[in-house]
Amino acid sequence: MSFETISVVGLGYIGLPTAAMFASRKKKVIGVDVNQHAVDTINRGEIHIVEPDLDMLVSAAVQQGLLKAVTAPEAADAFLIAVPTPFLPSENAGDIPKPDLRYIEAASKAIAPVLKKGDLVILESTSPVGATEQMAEWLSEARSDLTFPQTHGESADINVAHCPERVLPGHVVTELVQNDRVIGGMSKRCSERSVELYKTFVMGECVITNARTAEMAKLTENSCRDVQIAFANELSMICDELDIDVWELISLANRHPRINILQPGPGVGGHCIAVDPWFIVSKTPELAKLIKTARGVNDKKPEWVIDKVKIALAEFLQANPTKTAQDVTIACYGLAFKPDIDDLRESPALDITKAIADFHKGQVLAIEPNIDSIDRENIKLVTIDESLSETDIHVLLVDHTQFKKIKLNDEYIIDTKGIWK
Ligand code: SAJ
Repeated sequence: MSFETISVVGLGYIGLPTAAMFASRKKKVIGVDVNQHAVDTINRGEIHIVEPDLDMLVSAAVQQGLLKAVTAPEAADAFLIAVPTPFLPSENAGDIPKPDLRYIEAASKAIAPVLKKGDLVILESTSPVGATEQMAEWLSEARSDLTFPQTHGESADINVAHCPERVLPGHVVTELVQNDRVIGGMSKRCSERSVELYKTFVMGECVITNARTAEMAKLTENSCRDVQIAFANELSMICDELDIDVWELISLANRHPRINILQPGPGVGGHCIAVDPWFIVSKTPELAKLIKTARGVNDKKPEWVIDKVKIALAEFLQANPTKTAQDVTIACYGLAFKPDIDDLRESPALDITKAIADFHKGQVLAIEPNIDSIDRENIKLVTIDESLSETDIHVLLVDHTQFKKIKLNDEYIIDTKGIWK
């Protein structure tokens, strides 16, 4: 049976581009989201998130009547679940964060009443191992009149698979089409039907495995990057202690044909790399020692940067004995969680800037070319030129393209990205 109507549950950074992509291939798409504002915005042909080229896709899809957004699920031939999977706040300091599957549970219970024999349900959200089986269980509990792959395998009424999203924010529209896709069906038929669905727009290879391996593959990709960034961040602190330029060191080491060290920074931000490794650690805490340690190294890096700013401030005051801390202006360059985007969520740069504004008695400036305002009274958003004329201590936190052209002769510089050497 082919897929005429496709429902995407969760219209965020992954769900909305995916919905728009199916619509661009002339499929009828029903997007579901609990956020009324998102639903209204999409139905006007506009978008509520920032992602290059997505506005054109959504506008065309809505105008052609191929994409509509609703708050309650309607019948469809395939359901893709792309809801957040955050972790639960730790009760005690040092506890391993546990995944929070409440959004997947809510989405499963919401679509269950409209499921019909022959439907395909795909979990796209990054999930701990076992989440797809758990989702199938929630669906089966809600619909005892239908059969599911955990009990009926190839002959189940409903097919279920995990096909993790792997696109890079800022490049979602291209990567959705071009990246290879890992397809983890709960049975062979579940996988084959998922491949058929994704081939509507995916030009990359759709590689079949089982649901648990697909879940672990996604977690492994992001944990691998986290461990590699932790290595670079640890090197940056060791080199600082030993008076070695870490950027030069890494570029020298990377000349070895089998070495490719990533870049240090102020810490790891975003909603994926700083979260997903915990899904492995919480399942196998005794075994995932390296992954846990890497998380610790990356999470501590912002504190190290804040200490560097405190040391620079003390040195500045010692060199300028007529001044007090109130007379000193500190500028933080970049607030986003990575270069050339406007996304401030889970951003170490923003956390560091706020922490500096909280301890420092003088002026704190922020330069973030990708936003128009900041809702903090003790942080003043300024342009690069304004900052250059007023600042005593410069703190580079994000390597936005605009900052690479800045030439500083000042003495007090903390450059966490190595672009002002
Ligand atoms: N970062 C460094 N040094 C580096 C590279 C990155 O400090 O050398 C920092 C960035 O500044 C940022 C954080 O790491 O704070 C994460 O940025 P990122 O560009 O590595 O990744 P994300 O979070 O934007 O997207 C990742 C991608 N995963 C991988 O590259 C393995 C993407 O493909 C996933 O789809 C996405 O997570 C996701 O949704 O899981």
